[in-house]
Amino acid sequence: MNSKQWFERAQKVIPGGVNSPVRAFNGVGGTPVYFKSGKGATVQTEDGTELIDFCGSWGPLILGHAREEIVEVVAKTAADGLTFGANTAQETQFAELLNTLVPSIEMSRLVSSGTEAVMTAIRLARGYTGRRKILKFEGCYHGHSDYLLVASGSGLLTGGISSSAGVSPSATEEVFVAPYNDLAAVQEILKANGDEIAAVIVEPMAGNMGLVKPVAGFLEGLRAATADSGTLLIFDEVINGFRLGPTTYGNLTGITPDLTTLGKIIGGGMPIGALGGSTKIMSHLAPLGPVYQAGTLSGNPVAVAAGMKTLELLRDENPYPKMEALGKRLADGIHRLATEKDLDLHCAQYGGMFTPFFRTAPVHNLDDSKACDQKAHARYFHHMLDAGFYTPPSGFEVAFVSAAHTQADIDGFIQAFENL
Ligand code: KE4
Repeated sequence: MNSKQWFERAQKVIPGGVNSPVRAFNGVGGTPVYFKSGKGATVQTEDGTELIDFCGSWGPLILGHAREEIVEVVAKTAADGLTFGANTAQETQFAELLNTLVPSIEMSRLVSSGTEAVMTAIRLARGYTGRRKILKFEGCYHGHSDYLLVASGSGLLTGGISSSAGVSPSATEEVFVAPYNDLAAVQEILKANGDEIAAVIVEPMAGNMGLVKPVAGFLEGLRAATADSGTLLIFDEVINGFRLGPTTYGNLTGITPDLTTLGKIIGGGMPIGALGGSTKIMSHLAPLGPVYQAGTLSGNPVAVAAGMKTLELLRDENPYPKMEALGKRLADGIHRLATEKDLDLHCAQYGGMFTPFFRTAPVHNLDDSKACDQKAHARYFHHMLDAGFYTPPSGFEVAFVSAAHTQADIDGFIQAFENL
């Protein structure tokens, strides 16, 4: 059977035929590609084709598909038991490694997804501060907890409105939504409501409206404004964590959040999430403190083993300069072609993260990203797919150059792009 046949069959037994909506290709049209296997930067599909993968399972696969050392440690750990629901030595060693690699983390709690990590961090912030309200940014995605499925409401100082059916208005009314990179809006909201706001949550380097970088002073301003109002600052680093260095983006910039949420890379491809912060705050979590949180597979030995090995390889091999160089080569190649062919596009890039935006003007927030030509992005996606390159099937996602990609992969990408 091929992808088309599998998708027809899947739609009979799985809503939309997918286990996560973005995989349905609604952002780019066409039939989702069914992956069969992967190795390094390459995947094989159910259509008998081979693709160079720049999506990397939305972030976890910074070391590429089926990295030998990770597969080996997963197999070995699984052979000794898949899960215990009890303490293990390895989960303590993993928490100690996180402390070493991320100085702002004195204590961490493992969960099984980024959504769980963020949901817990928000509940912890509310429990620690005794406040209810939250501030998030348009275009930042923090998983599918009810109160984070929120779009901006009628005005800056009104609560958000739900962006999903089934979410009670009471959950989103307590959430303010500001434009990303708009520090003045944050200061205005905090000035009017600061003593009611438990936390401001932000993707420090946004990846869910395409790659959108923080403008100079934005993150520093968030840190100062939240400190003044006694509001906790949460850096959601589910994408950023260990993506740009063997640590968090917050640590790289020297801006210290009160809580950090992690996922994706720290599990090496296995289901995981984590939140971390000072002992003072984290000790409010059960069983020590009054903020409840729990999980059957939290700290799962197989996920911990895969994550531990991934972080050790990243620390020891330090592939970041290579990923930055290849990312820059790719973006420079796109910009050269855009100039030569007078194309209305630019490529946002930072480290191994990149997004071609189909407009020349810079993209600083969700409105800018929405103003890009999504039809052109869909054409780009399918053109590159036909040429053997898999990128995220949405203009509002970020693509990744992994440690497994080579210069030849990048040059092939540019060559294919040339015929767009
Ligand atoms: P998960 O629950 O999907 O593990 O993590 C939620 C999450 C939290 N925070 C950030 C910054 C995230 O990007 C995510 C999830 N990312 C999306 C894609 N950008 C996952 C892909 C999907 O939803 O299928």
